[in-house]
Amino acid sequence: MAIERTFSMIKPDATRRNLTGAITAMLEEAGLRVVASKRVWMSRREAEGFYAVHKERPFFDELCEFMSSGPTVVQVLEGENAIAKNREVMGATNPADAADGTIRKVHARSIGENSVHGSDAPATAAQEIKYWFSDIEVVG
Ligand code: DAT
Ligand code: MG
Repeated sequence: MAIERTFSMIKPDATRRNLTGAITAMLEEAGLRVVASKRVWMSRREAEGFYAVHKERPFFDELCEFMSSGPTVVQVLEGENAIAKNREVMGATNPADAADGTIRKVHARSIGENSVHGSDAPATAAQEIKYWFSDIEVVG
């Protein structure tokens, strides 16, 4: 299996509850390595750009409002099969449906405020990493 990189965010509901370390530890325990990380308070416009793929969805406004409501930690994760592995450790979008032991099952409060983001495919991973990081900020 190839070494991949994926993009991850620790969302404002989690940074507000001081869960940056706890969530990062769960990612590391799953075998993912943090090769870039920074704390950003994104603007509404940055949130809209990042989530542009969802702009026709009914929850788009709520999502962008939430994502710009406080600090987020944006990260690049590296490891074998990193994209799928990160999705696995995150758990289902709705914490009520997430498997036991996943980040969303343990920490998320609702489908909207669900603690973490993770890229869903190689093309989106590349695009999302580029949205938040320059090449020299990613140190493998
Ligand atoms: P995921 O974050 O698991 O990839 P997604 O890409 O379908 O899920 O949606 C992006 C985010 O939008 C999700 O993490 C939380 C929010 N969201 C999705 N469905 C929602 C809904 N029905 N109501 C409110 N927010 C929702
Ligand atoms: Mg998604």
